[in-house]
Amino acid sequence: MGSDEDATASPDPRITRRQAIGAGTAVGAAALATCGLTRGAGSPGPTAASLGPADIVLRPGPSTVELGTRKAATWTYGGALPGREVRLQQGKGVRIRVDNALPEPTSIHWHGVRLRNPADGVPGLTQPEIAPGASFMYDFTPPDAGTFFLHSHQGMQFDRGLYAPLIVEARREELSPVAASGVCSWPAAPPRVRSCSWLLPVLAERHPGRRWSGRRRQ
Ligand SMILES: [Cu+2]
Repeated sequence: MGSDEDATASPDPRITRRQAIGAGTAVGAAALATCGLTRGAGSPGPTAASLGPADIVLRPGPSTVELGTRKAATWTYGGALPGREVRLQQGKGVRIRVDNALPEPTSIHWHGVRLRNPADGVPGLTQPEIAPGASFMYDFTPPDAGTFFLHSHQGMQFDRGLYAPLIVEARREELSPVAASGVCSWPAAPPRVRSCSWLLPVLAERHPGRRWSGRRRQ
């Protein structure tokens, strides 16, 4: 910075709270600009083609929806209100591309999902806003199974209809002691469980290459 002021000096008491907030905002804006999270006019951002393949594509854009006997012009994901559910797999990475067909910038927040910060969907803080006609790739791995939802994180877009269910399906865990032996016994079962024949169809479906037989618990 080239300043010869003592950086450890206490703040000037003549600086008002308003000035301090203004200075902080300016520093924050400068930091965001440095990080590339703001865009100047004339640079709309990446296109769908430049972002590579995606597992899921969401297209926020103008739509007409039926509300009982009335039709309303609003904004949706892919024409549905709420948007079609998005299903992810617990622990499996996913690439979700957003192609913005709205007349204004947008972004998507994955409500309740623990994920890496650059995918959190807060424009100007964790990512640049997605300009009209531009695209953005969200790339994350959901660590928890459950029922969540996704929504726009920009202005009143959520209220117009830009939201959709988000299901993270539970990881299918190996039934290791059972699968290894090819014999259905269930070491952790309570004593009153004498037979595990109920499990055979499940095992046959998950491990179709193996033969399964039931065995009474000793
Ligand atoms: Cu939210």
